[in-house]
Amino acid sequence: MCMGSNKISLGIIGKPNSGKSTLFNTLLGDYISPVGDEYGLTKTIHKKKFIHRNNEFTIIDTPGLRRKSKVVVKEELIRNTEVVRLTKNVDVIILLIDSLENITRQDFRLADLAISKNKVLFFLFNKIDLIDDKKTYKLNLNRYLKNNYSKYRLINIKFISAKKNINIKSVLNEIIYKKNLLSVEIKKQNLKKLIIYLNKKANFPKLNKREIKPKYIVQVKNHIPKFKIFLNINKKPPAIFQKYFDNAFRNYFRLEGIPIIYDFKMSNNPYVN
Ligand SMILES: Nc1nc2c(ncn2[C@@H]2O[C@H](COP(=O)(O)OP(=O)(O)OP(=O)(O)O)[C@@H](O)[C@H]2O)c(=O)[nH]1
Ligand SMILES: [Mg+2]
Repeated sequence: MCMGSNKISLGIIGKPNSGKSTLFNTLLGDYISPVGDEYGLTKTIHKKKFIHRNNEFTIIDTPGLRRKSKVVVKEELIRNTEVVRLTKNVDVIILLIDSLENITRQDFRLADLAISKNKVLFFLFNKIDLIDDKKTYKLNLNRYLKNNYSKYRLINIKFISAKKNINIKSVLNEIIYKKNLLSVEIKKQNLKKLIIYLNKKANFPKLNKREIKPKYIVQVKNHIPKFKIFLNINKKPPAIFQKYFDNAFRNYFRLEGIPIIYDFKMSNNPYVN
């Protein structure tokens, strides 16, 4: 994998008061974006660069996002639209969540947005310094997300304190790792091995009483990992198969917390095209 100097753009989003501007300032080691208890303090997008381990990060602090029904002034709606637009143009999205608050539907909505745009997504639980029993808190939260969020395998979960500078370096290192993982190239022979392994294991979801089976996989050149999967059926596979395949694929190649695009092809002949 190519290390060297790497460019990573990083957007910090989340509800008001979760600590986005604090994190932004901590990463920069400078007080640039005003911080405070006032709800909805940040009103403009702040963008700055810094270097960490030879990687050039561009970080973006954004105004807090609330549910639409809670927004009363037009300016806030315009700001929300700007934030949503901005999320399209970054590599990595940090969804910042206040550890003292419950994770909300709004948080999941923002996460879904990032995932739909194929971003590397981090759920960062901030203000961990205010939690007494950190170990139990982390365990419970991981378990909660695993059981309640269907896209659990696509996200990265970390616990930090932006204010007290806890776990920030480890998050940056993890971000670098996941960004590099986007350019993973899987050898043809390993894709073949996966097919053999999966076909032995069997127990695939069925379509019209027939097991749907992958016959051949090829990686497609792309900025994020993308694969064409040839199947033994002539229809688009049902969602349950796609989910099953995704799980198997991620397990086999240890690809968690990054987007992967699967292009399911219906063909009886794996060597077509
Ligand atoms: N204890 C603790 N307080 C924090 C931490 N991070 C931020 N805060 C506090 O939380 C409050 C809100 O922080 P901000 O950084 O302004 O939050 P924000 O997400 O930028 O808020 P908006 O700009 O309104 O969306 C401030 O009082 C911060 O000092 C943390 O890690 N621990
Ligand atoms: Mg702010």
